[in-house]
Amino acid sequence: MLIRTPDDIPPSEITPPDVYRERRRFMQSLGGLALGAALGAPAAGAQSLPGVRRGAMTLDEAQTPYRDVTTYNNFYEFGTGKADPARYAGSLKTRPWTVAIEGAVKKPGVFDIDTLLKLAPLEERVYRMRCVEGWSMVIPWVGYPLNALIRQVEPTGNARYVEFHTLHDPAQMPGQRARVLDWPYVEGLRLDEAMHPLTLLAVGLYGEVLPRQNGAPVRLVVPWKYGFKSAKSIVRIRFVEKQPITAWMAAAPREYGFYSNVNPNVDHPRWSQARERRIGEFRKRDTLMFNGYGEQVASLYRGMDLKTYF
Ligand SMILES: Nc1nc2c(c(=O)[nH]1)N[C@H]1C(S)=C(S)[C@@H](COP(=O)(O)O)O[C@H]1N2
Ligand SMILES: [Mo]
Repeated sequence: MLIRTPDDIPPSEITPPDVYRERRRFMQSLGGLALGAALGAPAAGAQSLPGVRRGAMTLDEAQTPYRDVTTYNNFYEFGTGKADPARYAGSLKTRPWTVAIEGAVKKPGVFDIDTLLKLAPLEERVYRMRCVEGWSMVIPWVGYPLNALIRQVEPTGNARYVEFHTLHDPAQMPGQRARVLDWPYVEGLRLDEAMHPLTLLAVGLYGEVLPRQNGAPVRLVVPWKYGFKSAKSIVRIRFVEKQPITAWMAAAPREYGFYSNVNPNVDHPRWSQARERRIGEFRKRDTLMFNGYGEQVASLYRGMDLKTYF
C-alpha cells in the first residue's frame, strides 16, 4: 500500500457465478486437474466445507470470479506483488494451527483451529471488500460472526479494544525477510466493532477451505473498513484497554488511521477514495459510505468526526 497502484488493474475476465459453478461441476465430474487449473477453478483437492448455511446480511451482487479472488491478493508476508501470495503461499503450514486468546478475558486459552471451526455454525456471507488502493471485489466468504468466539472467552470490563496478530515466521513467510512492515502484522478493532454481527471470522470462500493466499486457516473480514483491517492467518487475539497501534499505523501514521472506515469523503493523502474499480469491470463505481454498510454500522460512530478519526 506504500506502493501506489490504484489504476493499473487489467480488466479481467468476468465469469458470472452460475456459469462459474456449472463449469466447476463439469470439471469436477471430469476430474479435470490441468483443465481446472487452466480455467482458474478451485484447485483439485481443495476441500469443500460441509454444512454451510446462508448467512445474514449477504449480498446478491455478482461475485468476483474465484480466479481473481485467489490470484490478485495483498498478503505482504509473501511479497508485495499482487501475484506473489498465490505464487508463494504454498510454504504456509496450516496444520497444526492454534489461536491464542489473551488479555482482558475471563477465559483466556489456546484454541486449536479444528475446535475453532466447530465453535459456531458456518455461514456463507457474500460481502463487498474495498481495498484502500482503490479496487474492490465481492467475495462469498465462509465463516461465522467473531462475536461467537468473543462471547465464549468473556471479555472483562477492561477490554475496550481487540488486537489481531498474524503468524510471524519468516521460514514459512518469505516476505517477512523484507522489512516492509514491522512484523508481525497487527490489526485492531474497538470491542463494539469486533462484536458487530457483520464482523466475520472467515475460514473459507466459495464454499471451500480458505486458500493460503487469502489468509488460511483463519482471518478476519470487516466489510465496512478498508481491506487491510481484515488480518490474515491469525494466531493471536488479545483484548486490551488501550487503542492498539496497528502495523499500518506504525508504518505510515498520516496515511492509515486506526478506524479506516471506507469513506468516499475522506481521501488518502496521496489519492482520492471517491471511486473504485470493481475487479472484472472497466468503468469505475462510486465508493459507498461504509462500503454500503452504513445502515448497519453508522451508529457505531455517532458524534465522531470521521475526518479526525480516519
Ligand atoms: N497478515 C496480513 N493480512 C492482510 C494483508 C497483509 O498484507 N498481511 N493485506 C490486507 C489487505 S491490504 C487487503 S486488501 C486484504 C486482501 O484480502 P484478499 O487477498 O483475501 O482479497 O487482506 C488484508 N489482510
Ligand atoms: Mo488493501
